[in-house]
Amino acid sequence: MGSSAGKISGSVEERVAGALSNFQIELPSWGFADTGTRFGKFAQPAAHTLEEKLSDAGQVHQFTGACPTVALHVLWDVPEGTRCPDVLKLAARYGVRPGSISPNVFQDQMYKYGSLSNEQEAVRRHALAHILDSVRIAKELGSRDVTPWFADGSNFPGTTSIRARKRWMAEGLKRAHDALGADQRLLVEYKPFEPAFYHTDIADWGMALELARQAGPKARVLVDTGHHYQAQNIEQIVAWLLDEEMLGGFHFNDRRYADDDLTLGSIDPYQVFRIFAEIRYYEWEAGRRADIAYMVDQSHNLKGKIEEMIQTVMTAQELYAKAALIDFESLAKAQQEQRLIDAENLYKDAFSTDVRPAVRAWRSAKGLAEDPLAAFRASGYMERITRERGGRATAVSSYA
Ligand code: PSV
Ligand code: MN
Repeated sequence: MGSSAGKISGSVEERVAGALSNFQIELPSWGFADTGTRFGKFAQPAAHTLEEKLSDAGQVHQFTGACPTVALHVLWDVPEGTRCPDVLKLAARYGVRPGSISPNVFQDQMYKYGSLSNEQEAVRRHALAHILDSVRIAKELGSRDVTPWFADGSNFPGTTSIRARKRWMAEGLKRAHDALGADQRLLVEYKPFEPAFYHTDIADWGMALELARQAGPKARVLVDTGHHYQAQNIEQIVAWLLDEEMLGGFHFNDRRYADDDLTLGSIDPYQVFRIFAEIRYYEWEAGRRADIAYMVDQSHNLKGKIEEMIQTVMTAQELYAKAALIDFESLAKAQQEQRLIDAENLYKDAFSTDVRPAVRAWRSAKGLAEDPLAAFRASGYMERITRERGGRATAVSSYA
C-alpha cells in the first residue's frame, strides 16, 4: 500500500504549496446572477447578462488564481441562438473558460411531471433533444463535463410508476452518454427531495451510480454536498465512489437544514475536511490524482456575490490544504494496528493546523495577493459595477 509518489514529506509550506498548485475549483455562473429566495430578492449589483457573470467570475479567478472555469446553465447562459464562438470570446476577455454544461429540463411548463422520466413519450423526447443539444454546446465550447440535474419525481404516493420512470431515466441517460465526444463525461447528480417531495427519480448516490453504470463508461456520479439527508455520512459515499472509480465531481456548498446553499464550510468545516481527507487518502494509496471536477453550487443574496465566492474558494483551499497535511503512512499504520486515538489524532492535528500563513506564502509565490478578499475590495470593481448596474437593481418590496 502507498507508493513513493504518495509519501508525505516536506515542510507544511511545501505540502500546502504542492496541494494548492493542483487544486482548482469551478464557479457557477448562476452564483453571480440576480437571484433571491421565493420570498423576495434584496438588491445588489448582480450580473444580468452572461457577460456580467463572466466578468464577475473573472474577478474571483483574478484574485484567487484557482478558478479558471465557469459552469454554465444552457437555458440561462447559452439560450437558443447563442453562438458558441461568441461565448468563448467573451469568456477569454474576462480571463476564464466555459466549464461544465448543465442542461435545463426543469423550468419549462412541459416538465411539470418530469423530463426524461415523464410518462409522456413526447416530453421525454423533448428533454432528450435538449440534453443532446447541451452535449453539442459542450463540445463547441470545449467543455468536458455535461452535468444534468433532474427535478423528476412525484409529490404523492401511487401517482406514478417508479419502476417505469427508472427505466425511462436509464434509457435517456444512455442516449445522452452515447452522444458524448471521446473526452467528455456525463456526471449524474442525485437529490433526495425538492422540488419533488414524495419521491425523486435519482434520489441518492446508489441510484446515480447504477444509472451512470448503465449509461456507459464515460458516466460518473456528481456529489452535491447539499443533496443529502441530515446526518448522512457524505465522506463514506465519497470513499465508496472513489473505490468504484465512479466519483466524477462535486457541487460544493454547506447546509444546516436541507439544500440551503450556504457557504462551503460555514456550518461544518470538519465535514469538508473529511471529504478531502478521503480523496487525499485514496490518492496517496493510488499514487495518482483522482479525476474529480471540483465545482461550487451556491447562489447568495445576503452576502455580496463576488465576495462570497472569494470567501468560498479561500475556505476550500484552506480545508484542502489541511487535508494535505495528514500523514497517511502513519494513518494507515495506526488503522492497521487499531490504535484508534492515534489514527483520529492524525486527522485532528491536520485539521487544527493553521494553514493560513502557508496559503498566503503560496499565493505570494504565485504573484497573487496574499489576501484575495482585501485585494478585491481595494480594486474598485464593486464601486464600478454598483455605478454601472446600480440603477437596474430593484429590491422586491413585498412578497406573496
Ligand atoms: C439543484 O438543486 C442543483 O443542485 C443542480 O445542480 C442545478 O443545476 C443547480 O442546483 C442550480 O439550480
Ligand atoms: Mn447541484
